[in-house]
Amino acid sequence: MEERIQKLLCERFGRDIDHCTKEEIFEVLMLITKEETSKIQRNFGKKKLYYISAEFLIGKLLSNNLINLGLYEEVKQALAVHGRKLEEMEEMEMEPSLGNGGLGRLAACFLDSIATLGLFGDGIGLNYHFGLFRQRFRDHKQKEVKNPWMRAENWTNRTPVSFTVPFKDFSIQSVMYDLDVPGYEAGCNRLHLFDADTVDESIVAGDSIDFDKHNIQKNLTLFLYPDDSDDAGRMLRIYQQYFMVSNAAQLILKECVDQGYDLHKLDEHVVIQINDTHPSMVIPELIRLLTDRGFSMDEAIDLVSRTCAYTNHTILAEALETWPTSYLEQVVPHLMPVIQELDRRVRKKYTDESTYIIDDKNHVHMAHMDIHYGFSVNGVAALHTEILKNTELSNFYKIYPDKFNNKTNGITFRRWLVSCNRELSAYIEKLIGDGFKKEAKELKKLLDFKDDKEVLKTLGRIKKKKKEEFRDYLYETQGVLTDENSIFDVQVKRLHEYKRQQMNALYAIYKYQEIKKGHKPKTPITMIFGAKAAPAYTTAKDIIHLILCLSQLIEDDPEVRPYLRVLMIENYNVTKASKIIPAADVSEQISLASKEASGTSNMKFMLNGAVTLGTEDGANVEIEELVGEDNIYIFGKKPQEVIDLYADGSYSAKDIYEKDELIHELVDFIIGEELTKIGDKENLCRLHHELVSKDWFMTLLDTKEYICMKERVFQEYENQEEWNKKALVNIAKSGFFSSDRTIEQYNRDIWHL
Ligand code: BZD
Repeated sequence: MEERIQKLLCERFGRDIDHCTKEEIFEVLMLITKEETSKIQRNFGKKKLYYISAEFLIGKLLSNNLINLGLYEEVKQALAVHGRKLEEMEEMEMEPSLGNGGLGRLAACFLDSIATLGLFGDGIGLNYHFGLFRQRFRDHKQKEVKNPWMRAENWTNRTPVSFTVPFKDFSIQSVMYDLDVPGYEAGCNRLHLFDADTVDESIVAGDSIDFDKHNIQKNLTLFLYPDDSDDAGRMLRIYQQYFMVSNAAQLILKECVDQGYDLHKLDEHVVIQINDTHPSMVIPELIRLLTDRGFSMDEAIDLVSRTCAYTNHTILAEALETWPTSYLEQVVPHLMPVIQELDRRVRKKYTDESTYIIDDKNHVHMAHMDIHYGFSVNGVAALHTEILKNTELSNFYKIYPDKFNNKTNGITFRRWLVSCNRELSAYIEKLIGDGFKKEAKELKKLLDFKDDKEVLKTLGRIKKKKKEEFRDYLYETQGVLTDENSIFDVQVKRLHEYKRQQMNALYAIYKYQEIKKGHKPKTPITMIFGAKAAPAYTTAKDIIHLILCLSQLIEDDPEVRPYLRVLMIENYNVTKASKIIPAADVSEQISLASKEASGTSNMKFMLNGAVTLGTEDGANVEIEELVGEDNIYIFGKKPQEVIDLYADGSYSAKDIYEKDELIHELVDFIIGEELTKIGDKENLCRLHHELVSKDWFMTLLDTKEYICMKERVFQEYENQEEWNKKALVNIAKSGFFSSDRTIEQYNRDIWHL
């Protein structure tokens, strides 16, 4: 390996390893990894899965690919001979942030598991030139900066595959870029990312994320989900979605024809998983292409319906996509006759208007199309699927009870343990062998060590080491020095009111005031946040402002700072997740019950030995069932109670604010002198007003219970042996959340590969 690295470095840069930069060494390692991947046996079968998703939040790939190829140690040693560190080369990689959050990261974990399990399945998405914006903090506010990730040499390979994608006023010629996806010690699939040569990065001014949204040829794949707060943004989103699915449909048919398959038996050779509604237009597009090839409408619809399966990731009504027919007419008029035909058939068969595809306001409901014309509908956690069946999609469940099924999310342990926490992974291996990397349930064997004091102590030591590493990382990247001896209480995820970062901020205010009163915690607490807010989401940005102001207030207060810190990780992304999650003691999963479909960071924290403080929501419910109530802290109103509150409209934030002294005081602190002196009065007042007058996601409902439970968590942390035992039980029971298990279930129940 050493020789090979040297040879390539000399060929490309004319220098040996001792004289090359980290960037150069990284590039060569990437090229070697790509070459090795290309040699692996590709997965194959007579039926193929196409996982279509607008997002694949793959994150950095070097370390993971090396691990999956079994080359990590070899490369590490080869570099070490020259005193170079593989970790430092990894830092040189640009993160492809081709997703927003959980949905995109799930797709990436799934690709890893599909390849590992030897299943024949590729991902299809878009080759965004700029990933999700890079977040900067200025004046205690979020600023968005464009996020380029492609270098001349990157993980993708340009292929000769190209299709013509027709729009109303013009056509665009696509280019397919491929990324190899090596499984862990086995198999290899591909991720196909479509792009167009007409796309022009120079139309983006400087560092900003602004660009001319009307010039589709130039901007089509420039950005991941451009701001859709205006009509031009929404229109561009339709262009992107159609570009993605038209390419997908053409590729699928081409591959079938190339294999010599009979398209009349499409469903025997192809299964399409539609990841949320963003790829839903693949249904009418495939029907259109088949009828163009002479298939009758009846047969085309029947075939496509037996080929497509849909995953729902949300019950937030505002997140369920609908497109005005007028928009679709402007972008893809040739799809409208098909969509209208699909709607006509629904109307002929069913009387329940709530299930129509085109509603009386002429909006096309993408999910409705998926449910009527797909053969499977799945939620992403047990609770979520039950809520879909009984509440959000109950009218569909009445019609198609057999289509509904649950697939509780999972995460790939190769990235979220083996790669991000090598120390813990190695220690587990020492205790129970390395079978857990492929058979995650083997982690259960750790329970044998539940009462082994030495093991518990070692777990504590590993956690401390990860905290030190995080301390160094945060110092280097953000200039903030954390205390590794404090409790790391962590909430990292997209900023959204339903996830209730604002409730966590109210706890910070509570604790600040307690310390001011002289009630100091035994062990100092570091509250760590990481979150990006959608650029047009005002309340979310105001919450970030509040957190950053609180952070500043405490940093400047010598009385409080030794006991409490509030820190916000700038530009939280996959790379930063892999640094903070192994270092966390407490995993904050405090969404309003019934609103978080599943959550996946909850699983990552658990796997790394953090204890969950959470509501009865999403996959938290399943975590609780697994670890038992002694090893998790659950608080707050239950999902059904929340659903009832929405139904009868009886929740009033104002009532709570007016009647409860403590809450009144905490909420008013937001507009008090201390904070308005630091921050922007307009933003803080707007947030205060939002909280007391609307509070759509019921922050104040659970605030008191949350504070009480969090106090208990910090108290119980003091007994380190008991705490480490909780950590051990969490790790031991986390096997269920391996995405290998999830994918096995998708395959068993839906794909039948
Ligand atoms: O999907 C998330 C849910 O909120 C989580 O509960 C769940 O665990 C994951 C994976 O199933 N949903 C998203 O991440 N959604 C988006 O990112 C998104 C993006 C674009 C448009 C709408 C939603």
